[in-house]
Amino acid sequence: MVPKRLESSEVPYTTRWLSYPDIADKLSSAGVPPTRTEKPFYTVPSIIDQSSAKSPVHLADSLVIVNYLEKTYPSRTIFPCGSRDIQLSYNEAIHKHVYTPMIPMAVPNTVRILDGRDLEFYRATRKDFLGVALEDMFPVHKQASLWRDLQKGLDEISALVDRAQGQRKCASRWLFSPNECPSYADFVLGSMFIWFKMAGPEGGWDRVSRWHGGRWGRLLRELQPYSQVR
Ligand SMILES: N[C@@H](CCC(=O)N[C@@H](CS)C(=O)NCC(=O)O)C(=O)O
Repeated sequence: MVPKRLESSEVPYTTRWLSYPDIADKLSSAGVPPTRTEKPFYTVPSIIDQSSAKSPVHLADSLVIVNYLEKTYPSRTIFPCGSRDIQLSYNEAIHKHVYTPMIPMAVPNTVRILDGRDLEFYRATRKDFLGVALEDMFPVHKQASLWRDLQKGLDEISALVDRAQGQRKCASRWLFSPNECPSYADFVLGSMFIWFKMAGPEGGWDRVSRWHGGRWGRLLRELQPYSQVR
């Protein structure tokens, strides 16, 4: 979501990708603050803004970064029509009803897309960080109930989208945006779906993308033009 907000700010930027085991060293030596109070302390995304007339700005945590970009580069906001508060309330609902049930499904399956040092670091750090071993998160006997939790969560979000769309004065193709550009909550939900598509259980995204009349699959297709990262 941060790259999307950067694109819309029209400020030149470059992206550096970090491997899991390098995140802490690289960010701490660059002067980026930690986002967690226990190990692993450092997270991406983070930004260093060197364009400010004063000293460079170092930030981590996606919402902190978005708030900074909104304030510093207010053109083409992702909180359109003064919708910041409502977008943040959608964000909370999305975290509660989508991110939370996705965690036990995607975290253990992430090992499928990692290799080498990343895989080694990931396996070594998750149990202490999450308090549950990877193999105990999505075992066969829990899968049906975890799928049901995710479906129920998306029932809630689908109802929320219906209400949001019902309150709009103008038609918009986006789930949460009242105008022609996607908004913060569209990007938050889209980012979660991209995570689930890449790191979720095999074939999982095919299933989710068709739920609720295919509106989740449509969201990712509509966000495609906004997904390039420089
Ligand atoms: N609250 C943070 C969470 C970011 C986060 O969890 N990032 C993950 C990658 S998507 C990370 O850097 N993980 C490093 C680790 O767990 O070792 C945000 O919104 O930016």
